[in-house]
Amino acid sequence: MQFELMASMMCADFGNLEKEVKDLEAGGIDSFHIDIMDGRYVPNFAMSLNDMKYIAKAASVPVDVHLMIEHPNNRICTFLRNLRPGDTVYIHPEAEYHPSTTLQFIINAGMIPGIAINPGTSVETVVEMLRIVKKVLVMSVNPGNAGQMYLPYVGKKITKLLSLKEDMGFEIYWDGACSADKILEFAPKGVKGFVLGTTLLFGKDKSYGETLQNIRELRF
Ligand code: S6P
Ligand code: MG
Repeated sequence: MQFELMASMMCADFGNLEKEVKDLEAGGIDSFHIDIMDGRYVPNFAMSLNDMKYIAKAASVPVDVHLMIEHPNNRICTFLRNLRPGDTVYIHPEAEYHPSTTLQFIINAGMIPGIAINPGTSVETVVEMLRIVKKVLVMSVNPGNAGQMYLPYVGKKITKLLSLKEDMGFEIYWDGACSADKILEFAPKGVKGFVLGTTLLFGKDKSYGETLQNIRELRF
């Protein structure tokens, strides 16, 4: 079964960041998920512009930038000019007055436009944007931290999005507390990719290559 695996780089060892990037690539990661936070939209500062620049430069696979910042439109060009065509940029629609304007900037720069949907945000409130974006990142934990518990009510929202994705032309990605049982349940239903953090990939006694291979060999 074909699905994408992304590494949540806020969980990586920042003392060895280049080695982390190389080891994850050698292990077969599909892209690097970069959680940018401003301490206002979410109560944390995980990664920022320079972290993104460093990883984007060190990596040969695409990066996946998850902007958890207020009014991303004010600063979007600063991020876009440091990315490559084919990289993805997700914004949170609640963080912007005119999210479709921000998404258009992302499209015009040649990046893949996405929205991230918080656990408490309904599909109905973002439905118009589903025709603009190519990717929808469903948060199954509240944004701001790694290592949180899965919020089970998010499953119903994924079911709703799965019923809309063909007609509206987007793919669904999973972010938060991603475990093997979630991949087993949701990959066959059509969820296209999974962000891996402390639950499944980082801080384990297996190499990244072993862990990623085990996930790819899950029996569906
Ligand atoms: C949360 C962030 C996520 C986390 C990811 C970590 O604000 O957007 O990308 O980094 O959830 O994974 P885990 O398995 O520790 O929840
Ligand atoms: Mg994220």
